[in-house]
Amino acid sequence: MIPVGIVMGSDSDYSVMEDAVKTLKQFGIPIEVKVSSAHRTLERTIEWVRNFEEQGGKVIIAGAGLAAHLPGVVAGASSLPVIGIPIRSGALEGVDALYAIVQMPPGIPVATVGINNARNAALLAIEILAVADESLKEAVKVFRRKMAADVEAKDAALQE
Ligand code: RP5
Repeated sequence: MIPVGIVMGSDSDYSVMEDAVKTLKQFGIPIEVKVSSAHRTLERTIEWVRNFEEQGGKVIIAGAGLAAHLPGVVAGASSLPVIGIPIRSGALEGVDALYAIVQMPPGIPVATVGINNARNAALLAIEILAVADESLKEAVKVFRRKMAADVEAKDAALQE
């Protein structure tokens, strides 16, 4: 069983989505990565989502730019938690994608992170999995402690 699926609307999104791939790998979480569009390959996208859920997948991260309908389509096609990443591109630089992803109709939520913030999407997916996984919860706590220690070390360096 692969717990986290990462889907993006185009291979041009990969340079941003790579942060999610790297973060999940850093925590040792198996992932399935897919390029599939809500517009160009709608039926293929829905088929992949349903198959991923049937195989026991737990969380899906979906990234798209422009009229970013992919996270919403993924959320509509499954009952898994979906995390949406607006990708910065085009004349509106990701604000269009942000609005498209965050403004889901009542009943079909998508947890939306900031524009291009694939790292936070991965961390949120990890925290969702950690609810039922004590060792992963501990790994998140270690990660947080290291982040805090880094801030303190930088502050200490400024005081010198
Ligand atoms: C969206 O259109 C994709 O998610 C991508 O961000 C954007 C542009 O796609 P390409 O024309 O680069 O394939 O559907």
